[in-house]
Amino acid sequence: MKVALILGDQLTTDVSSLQHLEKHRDWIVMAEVGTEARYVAHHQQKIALIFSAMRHFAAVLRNNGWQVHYHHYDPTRPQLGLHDVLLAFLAHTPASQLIVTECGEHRLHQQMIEAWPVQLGIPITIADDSRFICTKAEFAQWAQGRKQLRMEYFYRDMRRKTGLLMEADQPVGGQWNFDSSNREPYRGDPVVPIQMPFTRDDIDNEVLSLVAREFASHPGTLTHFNWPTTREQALQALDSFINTRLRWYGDYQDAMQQSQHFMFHSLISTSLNCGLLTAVEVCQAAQQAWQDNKAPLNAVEGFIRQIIGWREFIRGIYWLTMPGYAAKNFLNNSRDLPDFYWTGETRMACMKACFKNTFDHAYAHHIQRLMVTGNFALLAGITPSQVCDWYLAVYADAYDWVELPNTLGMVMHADGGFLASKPYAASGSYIHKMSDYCRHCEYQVKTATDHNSCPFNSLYWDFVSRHADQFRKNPRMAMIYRSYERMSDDKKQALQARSAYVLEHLNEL
Ligand code: FAD
Ligand code: DLZ
Ligand code: SF4
Repeated sequence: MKVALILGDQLTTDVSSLQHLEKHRDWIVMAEVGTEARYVAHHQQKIALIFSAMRHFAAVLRNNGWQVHYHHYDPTRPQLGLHDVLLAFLAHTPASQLIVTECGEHRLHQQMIEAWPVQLGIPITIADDSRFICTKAEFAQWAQGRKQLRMEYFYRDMRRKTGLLMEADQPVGGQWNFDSSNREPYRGDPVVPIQMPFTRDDIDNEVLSLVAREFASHPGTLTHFNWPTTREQALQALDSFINTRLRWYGDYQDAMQQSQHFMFHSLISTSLNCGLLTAVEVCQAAQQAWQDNKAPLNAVEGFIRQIIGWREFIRGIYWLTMPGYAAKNFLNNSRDLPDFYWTGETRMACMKACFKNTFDHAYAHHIQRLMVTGNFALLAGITPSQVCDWYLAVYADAYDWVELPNTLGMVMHADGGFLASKPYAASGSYIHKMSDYCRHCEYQVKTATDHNSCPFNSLYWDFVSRHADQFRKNPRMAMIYRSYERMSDDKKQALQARSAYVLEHLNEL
C-alpha cells in the first residue's frame, strides 16, 4: 500500500502524486496543522481559504472513489505538524512508500527529504509539480551561463513552448510585449465592475468560525471573505474576470484608486497558487477572449505575460537560488519594519489605503505591493527579512516560492539586481500620477523638504544619495544621478535634513 500526502496548495485532481496511486488500494492523507498555519502569522482569510478549500477538495476526492484520511485542525494540539499526522496514520495503516508532489517552500521541502524518511521510517518519492509550464530543471538550464536573468527573454521562450499568442514562430500582432500601450492612470471611466460575490456553504461557515475562534490574533479580518474555495467557484471567478474586466486590464494595470480595492485585476492568484485553477487554462481563456474580440491584444498579452512570464520566472529564480537567496541584503539595510505595517495606522493616505485593502481583503494588487508599501520599505532601508515576513503573512496568495523573489528581489533589490536590472524606487510623483491617493493626504506631494512634505520625496533622494556607490554606474539610473548632481548644495542639505527627520520618526508618519 502507498500513501500520498496532498498539501494545502495542491488541490487539483491532476496533482502528480495521484498518478502513482491506485484508487481502492492506496490512501491519501490531508492535514490541517498548526505548524503550517502558524509558521508565520498568516492573515485570517488565508487560513480560512486553505482549510476550506482543503475540506472541499477532500470531498471531491472521496466522491471520485479515493480513500482519504483527513485530519481536521485540532485546537487542543496546535503544535501538530504534517509528519505527526502521517506518523499516527502509518501506525495503523502501514505503507511501503510516501509520495508527495514537490512542495512550494524550501523550508518544508528540506524537512521532507531530510528528516521525514527517518522519522516516518518509509521511503519518500517526490513527484514533479506538473502545474508549472517550466520545470525546475528546464529553468536551471535556461539560466546556465547567463550573466543576468531577464524575464522578457524567458517569457518569449514560454510563449514558444505553450504556443500562446503565437502565429507559427512569431508573436501575434508582430510584438512580444505591448506594455507601452498600458499603464494609464484611471479617471473613473469605465466603471469598475464589482467582484462576483460567492455564497458560503456549511464547510466554509464551519471553517470561518474555527478561524475566528482559533486565529483571532492573526492579522486581518474575515468580514469581507470572498475567495473561491472550490474549483467551480474559481472557474466562475475566472469567467467573470474574462467577461467583465480583462478588456481594461492592460490600460489600468498600474492604476490605483482610494475607493477601488481591486480595479480591473483578476484576483486569480489565490486559486492558481492553491491548485483550483491551472496557469494554462487561465491563459487559454484569455487568449480565447481576444480571438472572440472580447478583449484587445494589449490587455490579453499583458495578462498572459504576468502568468507564463513573471509567475514562472519568479518560481524558477526561487528554486535556482534557495536557500542562500533568503539571506541576501545587498543594500545592508538594518532598520525595523515600522509598526504601521501591522496596525495599518498612518497619515500617509497611499499607505493607509493599501493597508486597508490588505487587512480587509488579504489582497493588494501588484502596483500597491510594489510601488507603495514595497517602495516605502525600500526607500526607508528596512531589513529585507522583516519585509518578506510581512508579505508572506498578509496576502491570501502568499507562498514562499512566489512571495520571496518578488519581495526580496523585485522590491528590496536585496539580491543586487539578479532579478531586476534597477531598483523600483520612486518618489511621491509616481504615486500621484497613478492614483488619487494624494488628494486624500495630509502630506504635500509637490514638496520635499517642508514639515508636511510627502515622506516619499525626501526618502527617495536619500536613497539615491546613500546608494550612489551601488547605482551611479547603472545606465538605467544615469539620468537620476545627473539630476541629483545638478542640485544645489542647499537643496541637498534640506533634503538630507527632512529625510533624517522622517527616518527618525517613521512610526509617527
Ligand atoms: P493580476 O494582476 O490579475 O495578474 C494575473 C496573475 O499573474 C496573478 O494572479 C499572478 O498569478 C500572476 N502574477 C502577476 N504578477 C506576478 C509576479 N510579479 N509574480 C508572480 N506572479 C505574478 N503573487 C503571488 O501570487 N503570491 C505572492 O505571495 C506575491 N507576493 C508579492 C509580493 C510583492 C512585494 C510583490 C511586488 C508582488 C507579489 N506578488 C505575489 C505578485 C502580484 O502582486 C500578485 O500575483 C497579484 O497582485 C495577484 O493579484 P491578481 O490575481 O489580481 O493579479
Ligand atoms: C499555508 C498553509 C496553511 C495555512 N495551512 C496548511 C495546512 O494546514 N496544511 C497543509 O497541508 N498546508 C497548509 N498550508 C500550505 C503549506 O504551508 C505550504 O505553504 C505549502 O504546502 C508549500 O508548498
Ligand atoms: Fe502618499 Fe505622498 Fe501622496 Fe501622501 S502625498 S498619498 S504620502 S505619495
